[in-house]
This record gives sequence, C-alpha cells and structure tokens, in this order.
Amino acid sequence: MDKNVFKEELNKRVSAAEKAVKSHIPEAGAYNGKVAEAMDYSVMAGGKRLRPLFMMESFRLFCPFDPADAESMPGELSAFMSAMEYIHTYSLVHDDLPAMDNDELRRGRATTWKVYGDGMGVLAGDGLLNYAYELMIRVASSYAASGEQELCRRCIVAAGILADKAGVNGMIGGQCADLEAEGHGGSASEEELMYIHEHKTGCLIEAALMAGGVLAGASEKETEILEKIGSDIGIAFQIKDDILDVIGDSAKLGKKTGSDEANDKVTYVSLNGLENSETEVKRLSREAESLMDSLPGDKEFLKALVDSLISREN
Ligand code: GRG
Repeated sequence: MDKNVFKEELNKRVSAAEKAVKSHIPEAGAYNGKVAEAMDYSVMAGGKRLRPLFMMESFRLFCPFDPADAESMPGELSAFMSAMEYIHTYSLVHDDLPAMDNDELRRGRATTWKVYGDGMGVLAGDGLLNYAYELMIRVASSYAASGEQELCRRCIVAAGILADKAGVNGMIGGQCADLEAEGHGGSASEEELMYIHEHKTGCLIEAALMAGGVLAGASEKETEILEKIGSDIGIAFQIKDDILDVIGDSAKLGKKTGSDEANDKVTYVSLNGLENSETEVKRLSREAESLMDSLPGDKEFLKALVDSLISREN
C-alpha cells in the first residue's frame, strides 16, 4: 500500500476508534467525580489505539463496513473496541504506579498517579477494567433481551476471550513473571522472556484480533489463526519496544528511554543484540502477514499496519 494512502486510511480508522472510545466513557456523578475524571484523563491521553484498530480490521475481514462512516460501525463492535482500550489503559495506569514501574511520563504527559495520587491511580485502573466488563455484558444482555441469540452468543464468547487474555493466564500472568524476574536482578532465561512477551504484550493483541473476528462470525479455526497472528504481532511489538528503549527518541515515544539498561533488565535486545532483534521483528511480522492469507476479506490495510509497526518510532 502506498505510504500516503496508508496514512489517510490509518487516520480514518484512528478517528473512528477515538470516537468509539470517547463515546463510552462513564459520566461523573456527584461523589465519584474524581475517579471518573482520572479514568477520562487516562483514556483520553492519546495513544496509538492499536488494539481497537486490530479489532476493527479483524471484524472487517469477515463483515466489511466503511471505516470512514461512523454510522456504519456496528454498536457491539464500538463497545468492544472501547472495552479493549480501557483494559489496555488500565494496564498502563497500574504499570506506572510507584508499586510497579514508578513512571511519571506516559503518552507524553504526566502519569495518572502523578496527577491524581497513588490511591486514585489504583482506582482509575480498577474502574477502567471493571467498566470494560460492564460495557461488554450490557451489549450481550441487550441482545439477549431482544432475542438476537446469535449476536448475544458472539458477545459472550468475545467477552470471555478478553477476560481470559487479560487475566492470570494472560497479561496479568506475563506481568507477574516480569515482576518476578525483576526480583532476581532482571535475570530471565530466553524461555521466561518469551513467556513474558507473549503474555504481557501478546495476549491483548491476540484478544483484539480474536474478538473482532468472533463478533463478525469467524469460525473456531479462523479464530485460532487470528490468535497466532496476534501472538506473532505481539512478540514483534514487544521486541520493537525493547529496541526503542535503547535507540528510540523519548520525545517521540512520550516516555523515558534507557530504563531496561538502567534496571539491568534482560530483554530480547540484551540477549540477542540490536541487529538480530530487528531481524526477528521483521520475520515475525512477515509470518503474521502470510498467515492472514488463509483468512477471507481484504487484508491490505491490516498488512500495511503490521508493516508500519516494524519501523515505528513510538
Ligand atoms: C499492570 C496487570 C498489569 C499489566 C501491565 C501492559 C503492561 C502490563 C505494562 C506496560 C508496560 C509495557 C512495556 C507493556 C508492554 C506492552 C506495551 C508495549 C504497551 C504499550 O502499548 P502501546 O505502545 O501504547 O500500544 P499506547 O500508549 O500507544 O496505547
């Protein structure tokens, strides 16, 4: 895909994702105003909206609609894309807390705890995670109430995927292994490191692609292929993240660099070097793109998106 066409297509999709994510944020009430504000601050800080984009593109493979026309986005997809971004944002908010990474800068601005305090940082993350499930269950319940059983079933399966991939056998498991590795001076074997990457980073990307497919009626076999594509993209994404921590520009990244080395942390880059890491990012991305060929629909934008991540600067 031509670079300019890709940029134009990406902008359309990012605005659709922004619109969806913004439209579902809970309103502040009389006494819960602070936590609602901290949730809004965290979500609306920007970010690439990659996971909702992956979910939307995966949905469009099986059930195409015009991403530039906000009205044509199915309501359940809009709610699930938002839930996906809220879960991702909660993980960043909690990861930045003093009890975890103690980071003060995220998405180019002060982290949530830095603005609202530690306690509110914990609550904002909890609120986002919980609200994600509220949203997904609300959509499934409304289909149940209107007797649209197949759509209700798809929502329940997709919500189950998000819950599983975000949980103890998914992202939280990966974060646990990461914290434990830090506990023994950052040392981790290559096997442990791959577990951390696949779970901490890969699982939410897998969930985005799988849930998008499931909501649009993908079969079990197709959903398994989406999972493998997500795993390849997720590992490549994390290796690139580690590369950017060494050679990236903190102004472009919107967060500080050099933290892995400062913390003596084992990463794919520290084990294999920069050049091999770049090669692995490309290999995994190509593998993901060729797996897409076994799925229906128009994969051109999805492939271009994966390509763009190989050379991303933030
Ligand atoms: C606290 C349960 C819990 C989990 C934390 C996601 C995570 C696990 C930690 C954040 C730190 C980190 C380096 C995670 C790896 C995944 C990753 C690179 C997240 C950043 O994703 P982007 O680049 O962020 O898509 P934006 O800001 O663009 O949304």
